[in-house]
Amino acid sequence: MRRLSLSLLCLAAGAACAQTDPSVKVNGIGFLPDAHKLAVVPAGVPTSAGARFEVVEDAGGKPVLAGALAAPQRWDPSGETVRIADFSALRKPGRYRIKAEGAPPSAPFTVGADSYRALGTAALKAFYFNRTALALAPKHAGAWARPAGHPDERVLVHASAASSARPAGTVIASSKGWYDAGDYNKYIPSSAISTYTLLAAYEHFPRWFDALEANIPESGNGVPDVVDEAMWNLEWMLSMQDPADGGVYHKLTNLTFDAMVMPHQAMKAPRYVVAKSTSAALNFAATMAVASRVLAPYQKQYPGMAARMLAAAERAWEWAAAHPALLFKNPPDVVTGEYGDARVDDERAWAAAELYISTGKDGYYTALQPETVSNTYPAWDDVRGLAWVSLAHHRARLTPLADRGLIAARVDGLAARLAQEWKSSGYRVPMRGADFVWGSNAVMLNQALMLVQGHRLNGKPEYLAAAQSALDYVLGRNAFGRSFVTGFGVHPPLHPHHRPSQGDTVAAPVPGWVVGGPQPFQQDKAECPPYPSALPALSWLDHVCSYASNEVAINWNAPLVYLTAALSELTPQANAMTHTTTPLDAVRRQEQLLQFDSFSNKAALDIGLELVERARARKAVVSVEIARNGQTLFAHGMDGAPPDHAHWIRRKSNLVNRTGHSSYYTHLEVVQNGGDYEAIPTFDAREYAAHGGAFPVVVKGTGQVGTITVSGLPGPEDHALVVGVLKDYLAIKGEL
Ligand code: G3I
Ligand code: 9MR
Repeated sequence: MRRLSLSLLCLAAGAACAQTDPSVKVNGIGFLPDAHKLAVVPAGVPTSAGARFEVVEDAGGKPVLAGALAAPQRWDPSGETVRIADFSALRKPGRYRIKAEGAPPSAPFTVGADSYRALGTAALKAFYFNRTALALAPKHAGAWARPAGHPDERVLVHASAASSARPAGTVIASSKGWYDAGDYNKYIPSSAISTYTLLAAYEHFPRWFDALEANIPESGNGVPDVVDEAMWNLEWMLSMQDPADGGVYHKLTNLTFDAMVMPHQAMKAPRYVVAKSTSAALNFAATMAVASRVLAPYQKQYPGMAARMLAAAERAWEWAAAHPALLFKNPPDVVTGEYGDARVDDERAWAAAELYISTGKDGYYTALQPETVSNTYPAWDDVRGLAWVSLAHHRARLTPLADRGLIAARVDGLAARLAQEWKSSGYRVPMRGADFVWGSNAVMLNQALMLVQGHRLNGKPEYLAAAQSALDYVLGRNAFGRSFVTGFGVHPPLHPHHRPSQGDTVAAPVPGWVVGGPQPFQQDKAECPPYPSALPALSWLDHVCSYASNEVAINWNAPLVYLTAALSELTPQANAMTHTTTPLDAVRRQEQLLQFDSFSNKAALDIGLELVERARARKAVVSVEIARNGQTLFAHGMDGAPPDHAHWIRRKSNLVNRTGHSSYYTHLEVVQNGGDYEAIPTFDAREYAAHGGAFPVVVKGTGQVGTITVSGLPGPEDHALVVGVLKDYLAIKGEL
């Protein structure tokens, strides 16, 4: 079999022959200048040993770079033998193609500083396009404007969800939210991971999203668009919790799937909330716990929301503790998506981790049983990886109980395995053949998301390179040589299984959606023309019939939003983008630069004395405290310092230990978003103060180990005093 050509393989599989793209295959959107850059060259034609490739300018064909192709290697998922062209050395912005002997040249692609801005914006905008209960206005939706669908103000309680307070047939309101996918239903499991991934993207890359303008109705309200978009779904999710007991309905759907018509044409069938489940409660608890952190600064726009979410999360957690194994199964009269899940230990771990991070309560860490939780790339039915993503991101501000070594080992362990797969794969992608399941493109993107976590933890360039490769695959370096994202790149999908794209009068599908992608199980084959091949990476049909390979889904798009942000922010020198610098940006930069290689008791003494000296020089009276891992290493109140300085120091340093940021950062963040820094929801004002003056002591590679706090001057000046001393102590050059 191995020697058969691809066409014979296709015949053997009894299907029409696959058109693997014979040309050089490349990410057809492009790259940031310093990104790792690979192309795939088919090796089906005889090529001499040491064959070479050339990068040429698209306009005029001038060669700009040449190199040797790697040795031919087989890629089992597509049955191809290919050679890799590594053109990472091409850094000059421009538009290019790649040529290699015996193959048509690649599609054109660009090298540029902001390569993923438009794609990332569209991937987020796709969520807006799937909003229920809202008319999409032309000024936001352009050609894809449409009347509102499914207000869900009058939803029935299904018999499977009946309770004494809400017997079967009770009418409840459960409005807003996104349509799940190509269908018009709403499901908690896929909603949870999708919403989380958007919120995590914001937590990890705030600067990217502060500058990302998606032109949605809420744009300009002082909240980043990504957070506003997430809120549309979070508000729906909140309505899925039964106020009587804290349990959460698994889904809100029709009894059967709708026809392929527009949302407003599909509103006749009654809609139901269907059975509560353990999975739904835990997914809900995790997502609300995260959301409470992200929403905390936006008190003005979403009053009381953060506190409400955290309370809702804890109630759902308690419900799940009382109902630990209520696994969801579709009742006999309901045939919509099941999102059934035989195991909920991963959902439990994820919820415990998020509640621990958001509340600081050690009981949740204990409930997580971290040593029993392995790490995997996330999917709707396996969310344990999300626990590690969040623990790793927040590791500097966890309570002493947290095992930071374990967190780092889990994150790095998975990234190392995926990077190994990437290195040994013919196509240089992290996915193996067995990973090609329903939604394979999102498997690829979620593997990249985990590689990014490894890179964020320890800066290994190969993890970022492997993540880049995963995006390359989705954007054209795949067996079809086509983009899998509607409206973007080379020959993108034209016929996604997406009811609004099919039901409208616009020829082009709604843009910004990644389709599910190839997978060999072909569950829809009875309803479709023959697939081109039985092979995993070739089992794809750009046909509206193909819900098993060409549907779109919120939980597949969310990692695309994440990855476009991550690669833009993490690729070296990509940061030269034109951002307007806000005071918040400036403080963020201070926090990034003012970090230590190690932090000794002597360092604390020297810094403490210098702070006192500089205060004395300007005739100020301050108190200073420096602590490391809960131990006070330096404390001094200057002559005349009032006792309440100690109270300020305690509250300001508490804030730093909770947020990982300087207290001035939180102050600015709240002010910038129109909030009241004296009354931040979820922060008890007796324990926390969002006034400048406390700064995190961060040891590179370890995270936050302590605080340096000054009290006595106005907040911005306390902060500036600490920054000035640290800058000189660490010998940081330039403006800060
Ligand atoms: O992981 C197993 C693999 O080990 C096994 O070898 C293989 C063969 O049976 O199956 C793999 O599991 C598949 C699973 O997806 C992987 O996530 C199941 O067969 C497959 O049936 C399942 O498909 C799910 C599909 O709904 C059907 O239930 C998708 O995950 C899920 O994303 C999809 O979600 C649908 C909603 O139900 C309805 N709305 C649209 C949405 C997207 O298509
Ligand atoms: O359109 C439905 C899609 O959203 C689901 O992912 C898929 C699997 O549950 O089912 C689709 O609906 C199809 C149904 O399962 C079988 N008959 C054809 C339907 C599509 O038109």
